[in-house]
Amino acid sequence: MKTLKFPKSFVWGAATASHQIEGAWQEDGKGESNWDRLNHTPGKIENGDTGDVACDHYHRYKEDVALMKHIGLKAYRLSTAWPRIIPNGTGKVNPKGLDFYDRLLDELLSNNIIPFVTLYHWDLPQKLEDKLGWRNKDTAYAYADYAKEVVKHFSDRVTNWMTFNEMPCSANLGYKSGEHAPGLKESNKIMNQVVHNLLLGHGLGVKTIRGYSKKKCDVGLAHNGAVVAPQTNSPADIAAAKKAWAYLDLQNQWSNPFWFEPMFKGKYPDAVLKSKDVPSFTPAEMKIISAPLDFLGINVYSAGVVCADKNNPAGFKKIPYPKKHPKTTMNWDINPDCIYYGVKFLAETYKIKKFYFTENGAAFKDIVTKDNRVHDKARIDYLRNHFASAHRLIKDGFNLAGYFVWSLMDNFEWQKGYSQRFGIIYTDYKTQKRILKDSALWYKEVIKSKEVK
Ligand code: IFM
Repeated sequence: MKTLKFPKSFVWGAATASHQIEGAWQEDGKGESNWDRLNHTPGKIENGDTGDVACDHYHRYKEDVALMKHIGLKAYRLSTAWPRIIPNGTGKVNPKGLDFYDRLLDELLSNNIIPFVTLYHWDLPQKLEDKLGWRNKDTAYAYADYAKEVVKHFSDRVTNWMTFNEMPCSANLGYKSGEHAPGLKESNKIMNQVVHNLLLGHGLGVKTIRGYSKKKCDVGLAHNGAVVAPQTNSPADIAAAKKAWAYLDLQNQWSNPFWFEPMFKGKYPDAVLKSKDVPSFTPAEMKIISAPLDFLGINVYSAGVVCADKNNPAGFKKIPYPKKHPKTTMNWDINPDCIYYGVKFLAETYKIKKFYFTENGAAFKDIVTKDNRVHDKARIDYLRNHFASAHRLIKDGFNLAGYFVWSLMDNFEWQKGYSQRFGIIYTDYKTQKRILKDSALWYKEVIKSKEVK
């Protein structure tokens, strides 16, 4: 690969989320979250793992920020835990919860690392889950009250906000397949309401951030749309991939139009509006949901592949990956085109000012070798190829402002517990020792030189 030069202003970062790294699940007044509840339900998480301690970042944040500084990160994407800040979901604020993020943000800023803060990365106060969680519209308003407290307190230091992380996961994995908290399998009608309530929470979040921020700030969200790449570079396959990307399956809330049409056009697709499972909403709510954003964050790891198909009225055919196609240990097929097409179709369809990759990375079987290092060549190759795809976007004139590698460190991978290692920093869960993997050292060079070789 020839050397690829990135713009000077490009934001190189790494990302984590509260429940996946903090631990201290009952410390300093934190309330129980939906994930604490799921973790403690036998049989739900691989190996019976829990997020009780995770990476113990709550106590080791200084060491972790020092490692970020060592890598040269320009920015760090973190999430605040709602149950740490408002333990019962509504009502009394926990000052010690705010204190933790005060300490963390101050540490980041004194090391010249820009915080990008996500207000909701899946840890809902259990008290709200007990009141139907995201099936209940009240949760969206409770979220707005929580957002207000966070923004009032931290917006002197935080100017990059994300309302939600991956709403499609909260809906589909939480309330349909039941793999994620709260572990339910709801009807299509309820699912559409969950989608709407999350979208409403997002819209209210945007309004709250803009209303209460003490400084001029950028507001967006981290979203994981369904990503589709063409089988070949032929115009017919590219057009087919775009059709597949915009395809609406009324029984499948991963379909992009469920999310993007309300968010960017203020309207559910006609087919949803005409269906028997149409959610309950008001025109005023649709206006809130479609408030303009400053950026869209995309979390992407792989893509479905399609080719043109004249015999299918939808115009495309899904192409399965060959059996031996390279995969990560998550069993996700590796396809760097996910980066390019993840932005291209969105940018062509909706007016979006700016993009970030708010997550991209890979889980592999990492081992610590005798030299006390982790030689994760596969991860370096993965990142190099995905950065190259991002470079192609910039070259083609798309406004891509930055890239957050998932993840800063190995952490609690939800229902898969600690079995998946996504970090560029290795976490030894027994000793909580961190080791910079080769990928972290490689990333350090990329950031320093602004070049991918
Ligand atoms: O670990 C998750 C993260 O919390 C959300 N996006 C995908 C990652 C890998 O599964």
